[in-house]
Amino acid sequence: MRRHLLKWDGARLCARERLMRVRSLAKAMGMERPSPTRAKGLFSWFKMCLAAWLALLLLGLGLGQQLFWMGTLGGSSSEAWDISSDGMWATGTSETSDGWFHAFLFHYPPMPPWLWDLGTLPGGFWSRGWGVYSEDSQVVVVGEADTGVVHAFYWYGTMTDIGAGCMCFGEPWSGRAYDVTGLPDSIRFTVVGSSNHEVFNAVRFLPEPCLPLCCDIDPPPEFAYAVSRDGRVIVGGWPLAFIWQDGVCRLLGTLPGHTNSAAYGVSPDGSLVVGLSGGPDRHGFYWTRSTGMVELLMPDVVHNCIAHDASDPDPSGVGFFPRIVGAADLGSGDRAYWWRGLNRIGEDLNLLFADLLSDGSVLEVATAISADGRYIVGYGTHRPTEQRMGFWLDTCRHEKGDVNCDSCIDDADLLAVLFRFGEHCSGCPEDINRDGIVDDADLLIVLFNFGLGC
Ligand SMILES: [Ca+2]
Ligand SMILES: [Ca+2]
Ligand SMILES: [Ca+2]
Repeated sequence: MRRHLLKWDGARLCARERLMRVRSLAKAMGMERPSPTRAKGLFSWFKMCLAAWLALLLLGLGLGQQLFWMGTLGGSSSEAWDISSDGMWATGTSETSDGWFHAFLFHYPPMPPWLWDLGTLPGGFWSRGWGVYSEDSQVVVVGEADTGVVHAFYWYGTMTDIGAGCMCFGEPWSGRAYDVTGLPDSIRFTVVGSSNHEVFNAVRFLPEPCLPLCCDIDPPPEFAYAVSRDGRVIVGGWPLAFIWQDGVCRLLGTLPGHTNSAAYGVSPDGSLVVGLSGGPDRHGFYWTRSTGMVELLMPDVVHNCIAHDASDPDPSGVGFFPRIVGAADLGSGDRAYWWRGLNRIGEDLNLLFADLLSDGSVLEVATAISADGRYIVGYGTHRPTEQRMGFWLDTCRHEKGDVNCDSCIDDADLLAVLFRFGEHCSGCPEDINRDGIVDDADLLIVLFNFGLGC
């Protein structure tokens, strides 16, 4: 409420100040007591200013495309499952026009043909993309594909079969890759996933030789879902969540009263693990070495939720980081959620970004987040086509005055604009309307949106 009052007071103040400036300018030009013709001149001058201001505002809005529905490969659905650390690449799976499912690659800003079909392995009909990594404009995707049996693959310009992997005991029949770090020509190149032969084993496919993980645990965990940026931390689960670091395996346990768990994501720096703990209900958790497993909650505690991925902790020290993304089951269907700054109470992205969803579309599951916490991918219902569809979301509200890109417009943004007030700059974040100067137009944008997203 205080923020709303501030917003309105600020807007009123600025409108009045603006009017006074126009009046004092008119006075300086000798228009203090305008004759009818002069009055007409002043009026059109004011109209011109207003039009320019609106044009700049619209230009600012146009520059900030914040939610992008990815479309499909010709079929009726798509889902995005991973995003690169820099937030510019995503992968997932889409139905094709002939009814099969293919792995795709997506780049932001989108370029035709928006989704690239990564194809299949020789002799196969389908593929699924689960993990993506990029560095220096190079990009690699990993996933699973049909070859008669299921094999793990990596795509680096072409799709390469990396086989069925390896098992703690015996030879595997099939394999699936879920995450990747490093480029194929670097020593850091690491691909993790799962191998299967009657049972599943968590596995590191690459670097060679293939390594089944946590074979000293009985039963060994089944799936390795995520790997840290340096390749040294691998997490996964079922029947229990685990963290593997430099050859040492550790189980993370469950939340009280639960019987099983899985870790689906790890922050790129390897310090924050997130996932799902299940029993009579299912709840997302985060885990750090100092806190152990902590339950993630929602404003209404009766519902289930899940955590899929986490950003790096605290790049800016402002309290909104790290960010954990996932989904909550509200009884009426899934809704994409995030938890900010290790605040255990989640927030519905559909409410926070309601202005981007005016067509009735719903963000249902947030599956991955960039290292800096700014970009999110996932899937939901795209209302204009009534299709399940992958989305890419930029959570920075820059065009609404979010100078420091923490998705909340507050005093930090206001101060940033005030500190550079009057400065000419090109491309600086304080010049919100991008007209080359930090002035009252930028200040007004912050004040009009004060409190948004906080
Ligand atoms: Ca990843
Ligand atoms: Ca901000
Ligand atoms: Ca400006």
